Amino acid sequence: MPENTTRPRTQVKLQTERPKLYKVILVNDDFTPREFVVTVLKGEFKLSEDQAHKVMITAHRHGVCVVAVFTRDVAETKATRATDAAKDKGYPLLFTTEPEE
Ligand code: TYC
Repeated sequence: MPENTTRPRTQVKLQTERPKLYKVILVNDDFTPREFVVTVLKGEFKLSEDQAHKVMITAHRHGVCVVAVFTRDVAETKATRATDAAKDKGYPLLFTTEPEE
């Protein structure tokens, strides 16, 4: 009997895990001017005028709208920056984040 025969081994496939994604959510309020919401969406989230207007109107009519999805860090940073930009102007505009299902 040979002592060092080669036996088949289980192949381990290394997979890079995809990072969990987080939604940035725009919340409606009664005070922030529509045009300011559009400006923030364009500036912080790089939406076009048309996209920004659609997202703003959806939040205005339904209470909330998903703006975009990012990795956790990016989502939280953008939501905070956008909310702070509004706070600086005295508006209660709020962006929140939540994990995607
Ligand atoms: N509801 C605001 C108004 O009528 C506009 C607005 C839209 C504010 C969307 C926040 O997330 C928002 N001036």
